Amino acid sequence: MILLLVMLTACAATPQDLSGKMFIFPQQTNTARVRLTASTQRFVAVTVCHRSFTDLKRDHILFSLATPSSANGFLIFWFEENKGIAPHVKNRMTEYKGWDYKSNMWHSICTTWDSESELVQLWFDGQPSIKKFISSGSIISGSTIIILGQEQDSHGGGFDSKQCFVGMMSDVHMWNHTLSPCEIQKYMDELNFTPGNVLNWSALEFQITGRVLIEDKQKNCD
Ligand SMILES: *[C@@H]1O[C@H](CO)[C@@H](O)[C@H](O)[C@H]1NC(C)=O
Ligand SMILES: *[C@@H]1O[C@H](CO)[C@@H](O)[C@H](O)[C@H]1NC(C)=O
Ligand SMILES: [Ca+2]
Repeated sequence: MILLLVMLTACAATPQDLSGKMFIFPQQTNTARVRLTASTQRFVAVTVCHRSFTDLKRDHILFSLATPSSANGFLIFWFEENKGIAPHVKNRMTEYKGWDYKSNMWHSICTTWDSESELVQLWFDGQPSIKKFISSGSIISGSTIIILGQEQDSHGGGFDSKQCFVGMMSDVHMWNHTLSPCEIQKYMDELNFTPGNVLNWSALEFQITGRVLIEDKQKNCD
């Protein structure tokens, strides 16, 4: 039954509304992943937001976008040693250290970047970081491959099970502009916000490879 569901999902080419749902990555592999289809391949600026729930105590990937020229085209990575979230843009990176990324609860992370100022900023559970310079140069362009669950060391491949994501992910959105702090706050608080115009969780085109499942997000009973 579950296998059938996975197969049906894997074949679906039309966008699906994943509101109230989550992807489950239930085991450490170097194969299980979700490939997301973006509505555009040219980014003057980027905002990516997602929620994750894990008990990993090691480095892991949160969001991996590769182009032919940059495996780390736009990448969000967790470094366990420094409790650091590291945005990468066009193979350059910066690290924000010391976040309280507790196990077994949802965390909301948004990252913004624009090619004009070359500044990145991230929000972690509602709290903004400082803005930092990444020497990223020009816009992100070229054939884009976006993957959840695995980190791309090459365009669409080069996965390492020691960097894979194990846990749940939900509410993945991407925009080709930077969101205002108010819009980000609305996302963080799970209020009404304008969905991503590049990746829209309410109309997501994706393809599952390996053991990744879709289930309703647990809600607290009140
Ligand atoms: C953002 O993407 C949309 C289509 O998805 C496009 O119409 C718009 O021009 C893009 N904006 C920028 C700033 O690239
Ligand atoms: C996101 O998807 C929902 C559901 O299909 C749709 O109503 C909404 O207009 C979409 N938003 C954007 C920005 O594409
Ligand atoms: Ca890697």
